[in-house]
Amino acid sequence: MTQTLKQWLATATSSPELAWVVDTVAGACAEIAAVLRLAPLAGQTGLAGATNVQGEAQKQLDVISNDIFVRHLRANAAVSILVSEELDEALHLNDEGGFMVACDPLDGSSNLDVNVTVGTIFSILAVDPKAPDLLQPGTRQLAAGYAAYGPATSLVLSFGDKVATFAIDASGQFALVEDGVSVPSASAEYAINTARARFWDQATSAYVAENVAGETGVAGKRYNMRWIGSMVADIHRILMRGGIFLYPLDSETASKGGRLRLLYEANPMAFLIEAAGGRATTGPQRILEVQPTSIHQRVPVILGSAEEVARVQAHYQRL
Ligand code: FBP
Repeated sequence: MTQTLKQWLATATSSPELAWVVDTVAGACAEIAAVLRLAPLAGQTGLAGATNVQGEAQKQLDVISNDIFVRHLRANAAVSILVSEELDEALHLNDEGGFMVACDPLDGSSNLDVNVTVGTIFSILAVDPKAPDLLQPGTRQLAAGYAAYGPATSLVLSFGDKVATFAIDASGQFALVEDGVSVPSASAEYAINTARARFWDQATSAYVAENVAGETGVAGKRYNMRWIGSMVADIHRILMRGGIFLYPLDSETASKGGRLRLLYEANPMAFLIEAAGGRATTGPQRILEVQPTSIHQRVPVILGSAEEVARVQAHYQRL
């Protein structure tokens, strides 16, 4: 018999409060999935007319998804703080709650008008509600995951020991698909925005050049390149069948620290990938050990199959 998310949560963590927070996040994702399905007919795929703290134009669905998250989490007394890509400041929700949620409510939203998979990314940490520490390294995450809104709505979840995947069933509830997903250690697929090649550092250029050389170069095998431009969709593919995702530090993003955000993009994805047996690095440093200095901090992100990430790390060590 298929296990529901609630049934799975009852055994996957010894903390009923943490299970409650995860279940609340999943409820928000299920509602976002339902809104996305009808968005083209509801005329909701366009711009909202505002910019977020990152200076990016918000889509209507960015704002709607963020509002859904706020409403669901506010109704959960265990959550005291929400950090969201769409909110300039951390939002205080409940006085006594011992948990903080960091999220990108709708990642990859530039893909919405072309009906390509987008997602929600989330990270859950413990906080003292009276003096919340918002800047904890990723090693302190208690749980993390994402929802991928594609042909099926998938929820991918980890408490750090293993990774489980769920899909929305006919009744709108998440049901277990696979418990114990592992990312293959070797792969011949890489994901990077090659239009940025002129900005890359030496390590990235050398790694990609080896892949392009395929069986005629030191990698000794032919590679394929895949770049969806929606992090959740790229990472979901890598988790399921292996590969590597790179958004490295380059000369254009260097002044900002990178492109992707540490608290609600890099950390949760690194937590999942490591729990599935892969690796996640900035190049020189394990992502999960980066000490955050601000809630919207950006970092370089290189993660996926252990052998591929190790090859990139070796290039960084040679610099
Ligand atoms: P948003 O959170 O602003 O959507 O940006 C994140 C993202 O869309 C990732 O999902 C994706 O991997 C990356 O940006 C694509 O960046 P680029 O457009 O530079 O290829």
